[in-house]
Amino acid sequence: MTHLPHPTRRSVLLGGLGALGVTTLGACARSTAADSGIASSFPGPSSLSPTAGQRVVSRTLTARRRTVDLGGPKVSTWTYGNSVPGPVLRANVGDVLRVTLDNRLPEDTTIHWHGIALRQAADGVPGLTQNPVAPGEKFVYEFAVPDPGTYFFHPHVGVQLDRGLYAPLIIDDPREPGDYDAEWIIVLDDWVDGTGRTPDDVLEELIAAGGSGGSGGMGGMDHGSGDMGGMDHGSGDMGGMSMGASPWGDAGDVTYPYFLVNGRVATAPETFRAKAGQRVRLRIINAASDTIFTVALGGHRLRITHTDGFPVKPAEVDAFYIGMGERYDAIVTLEDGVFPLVARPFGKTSGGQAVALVRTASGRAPSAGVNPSELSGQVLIGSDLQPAESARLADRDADAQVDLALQGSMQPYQWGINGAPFGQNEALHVGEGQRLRIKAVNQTMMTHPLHVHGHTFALPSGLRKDTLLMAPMESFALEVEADNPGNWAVHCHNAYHGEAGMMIALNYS
Ligand SMILES: [Cu+2]
Repeated sequence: MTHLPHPTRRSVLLGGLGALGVTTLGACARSTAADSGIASSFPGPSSLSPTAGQRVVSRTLTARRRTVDLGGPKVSTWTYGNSVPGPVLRANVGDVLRVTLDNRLPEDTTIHWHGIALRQAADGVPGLTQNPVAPGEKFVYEFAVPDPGTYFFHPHVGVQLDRGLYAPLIIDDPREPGDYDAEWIIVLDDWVDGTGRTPDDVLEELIAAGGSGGSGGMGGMDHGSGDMGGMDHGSGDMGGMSMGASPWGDAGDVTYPYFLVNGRVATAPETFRAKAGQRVRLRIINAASDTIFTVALGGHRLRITHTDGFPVKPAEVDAFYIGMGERYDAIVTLEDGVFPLVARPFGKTSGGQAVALVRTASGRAPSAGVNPSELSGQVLIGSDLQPAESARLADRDADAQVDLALQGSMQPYQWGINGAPFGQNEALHVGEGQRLRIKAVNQTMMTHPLHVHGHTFALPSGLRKDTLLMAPMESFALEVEADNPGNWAVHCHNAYHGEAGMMIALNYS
């Protein structure tokens, strides 16, 4: 049995379907490219006509190669503009964003506006919403932003997310009181690009390490056996498969040399300054590709106020988990001194941790390896949050239902949804105006952050999320108001899993 040869989304989109290893899919359902939702061409970008009084925020983002200083290590990578993260993009709710992507990379790219319920023509998924933007070409993303909150943007091509191509997108609500003295944006990342390996190399390594063994099915229960050479498997943090204190089991597979806050390694951290007693809003974004973090601010408890843009009933915690693609906002009242903000990679034993400093007084800075006690205190699992009343979907019964099974394994390195990788699996369908229930189940032995484009779904508690950590064998019924017609991606936000095929289309019919 042969393993999937480089099951890249790009090869799917470029018409390489015939090259995909359908022989490895066993008895799983197969479908044609048309069924999977992939199209081969799209009209060019259409312009939006702003309504009277609607503000237009115009920017140009140049995607380019750049050498970036991470605070010691200098890496050749791909960036938006000159820095990692790229420039913060900020607008008010209701504004129109008009962003010109100028692609000066050597490869096709796109921009996906993660978490925004935008019109689908601007969603940035090649094959579902647009043609890829070729090197030397430009593409104009024009869309209104309907919901305030903390978002970010990144490419939706290959594993480009694991380069330096990401930046915060903050949507302000002018009517929100903003009961805080300062606001800090904290972007977390796992970093490998330019350290002797690129993300494309990493994907090749993962596929090679997966070998050609295994059952070849998409059942995904054959994970975890064999020699995983050089890969982290969470053994540091997990006690077997026990839930509770270590809920995520196998959370990531890539060994990273660095973990970053705002593009800085822990030995040269960014320092946030304020006065003791001030209230600060933290906007924390996990832009990593393969790393769940546990986040804490030494000497403080955090009051979690939002996740994935939407308000929650405030929850006081010592620390919280944040999966790839998730965002959390927290309010903290600052103590007097120098404090480490630590994002510790879950289940990874090398590469250290991501650190920033919060300084309200002079004093010695903690070391890069600082271990605030809050990390081992009460650690919030985001899906346990309760929604703010204003964030609830209208009370209504679901009138359509689909099953969504996350499947696959490390050996062989195959990931898919509903029996096959993207390109071979059958798109989910919903009618405009329906309340859709997605019965999502993780049938693998890894944790996956499930991300739905163009919508913010509700958990059974009513909590609104667009990215949900699903532990091994965990299931959730997610409800979606089907009010944003188009063809949308639903996928794992582990960049390597998504690229290997853990994605499915959700199409309005
Ligand atoms: Cu995954």
